[in-house]
Amino acid sequence: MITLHYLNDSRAIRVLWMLEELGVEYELKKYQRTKEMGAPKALREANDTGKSPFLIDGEVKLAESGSIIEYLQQKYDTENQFSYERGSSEWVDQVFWTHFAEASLMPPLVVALIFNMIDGKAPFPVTLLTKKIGDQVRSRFVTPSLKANADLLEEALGKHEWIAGSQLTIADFQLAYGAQAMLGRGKLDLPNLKRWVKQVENRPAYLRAIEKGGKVSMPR
Ligand SMILES: N[C@@H](CCC(=O)N[C@@H](CS)C(=O)NCC(=O)O)C(=O)O
Repeated sequence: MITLHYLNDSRAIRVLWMLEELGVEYELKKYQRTKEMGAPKALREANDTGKSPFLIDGEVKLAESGSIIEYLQQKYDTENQFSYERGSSEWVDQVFWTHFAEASLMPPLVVALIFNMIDGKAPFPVTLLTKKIGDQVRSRFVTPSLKANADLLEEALGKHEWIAGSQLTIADFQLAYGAQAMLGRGKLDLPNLKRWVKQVENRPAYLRAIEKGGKVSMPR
């Protein structure tokens, strides 16, 4: 039996959505973020990383959304419904986008979030300094990285229905959370990304995932 340790408003939605698309049986163990937006003690104690998503499947214990999604695809998607044929050019794109999600898309979003939190919390006059550092980080790293990521996504989604081609794949599962966070910032005009996110959010499996896990609010 699969058990998913699921933190609200988190990347774990990627895995929950995939489990619903696969139609496999699973148990959902839900956790609520603390006031400081971190993992509660129960989740920190439930696994070595203290993070969500975390998946248990018999003897297998796995953290990292990317590895969980790949594991589920290899083990439960026996008809390759959510993966292109290994070695095809679409499969190469699928591999690229699956890794792009955590390695390139998330870092500037997380850095922006951290500095926004610091801006709001630091006491005066420390806030004058943190704001100055935050502005530098935003203008030198966050804004250009988000723009470069947005351009890549817009180009790919302008060419085909899903990120790697005409087929929904694990790359779409892995990308959706970051894409929603990017759109939630509302700072870039991204028509293709908007169309694709709407397509994700209208899928019956995604709607079931939200019903079971709760609506996902995007951090700014
Ligand atoms: N790279 C990991 C990131 C896991 C992660 O940072 N999860 C966040 C939720 S989005 C978490 O558990 N945060 C709670 C905490 O750090 O206390 C993945 O893709 O699974």
